[in-house]
Amino acid sequence: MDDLFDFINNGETWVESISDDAVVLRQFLSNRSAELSATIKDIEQQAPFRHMKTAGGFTMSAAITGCGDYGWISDRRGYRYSKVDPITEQPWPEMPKLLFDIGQQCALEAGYKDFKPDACLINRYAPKSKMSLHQDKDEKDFTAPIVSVSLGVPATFLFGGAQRSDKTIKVPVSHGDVVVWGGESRLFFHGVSPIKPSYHPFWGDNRINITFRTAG
Ligand code: MD6
Ligand code: FE
Repeated sequence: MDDLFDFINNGETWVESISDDAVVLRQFLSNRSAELSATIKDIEQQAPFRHMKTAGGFTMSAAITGCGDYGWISDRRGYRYSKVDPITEQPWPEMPKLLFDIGQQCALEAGYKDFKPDACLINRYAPKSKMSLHQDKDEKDFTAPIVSVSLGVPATFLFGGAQRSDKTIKVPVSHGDVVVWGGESRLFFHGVSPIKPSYHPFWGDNRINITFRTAG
């Protein structure tokens, strides 16, 4: 089924600019579901998806896991990166070469040379899950971009400016699209609107988002 879906895309990819130094690489990863799902299954066996708490006491609706030297965590003490998974009390799973290479290649396509992601967050959104407007500012190196891969059901990615109050644009992201932001837009506010119930032939009713960062 996934082969059929991906075949319709016929290998067509294109690049859209959405803001200062921010692009969407359309359909870049639409043919990679089988290998990516096997890789994610392997990671979640070592570091399960979990719903983290925020400092304000809310539970995040997206389920999160990760791999690489650093994992992003949130709890009553706030957001930060940790070398240890607080659930297993072990280091996060190593970042598979497949993921590292995908992160690096997507950055290169967007004009960022030598991107070396050391943190890979994997978010799973069930229908109605969302991600509130936020900045990714816990990383040490803001010269490195953020690479954000969308798989499964479509979503609306909200992309704003340097201030929370700046106007946001709605960027539809569908299976295989990759958003890359850096440079001028590296600290821009962004989020994800509640996922509308829909169905993807490979991923069912889930949206998966994989983000690559240089955290340490
Ligand atoms: C997305 N995710 O799911 C965007 N940022 O399309 C994020 O912006 C994000 O999922 C920081 C931490 C976790 C995330
Ligand atoms: Fe983010």
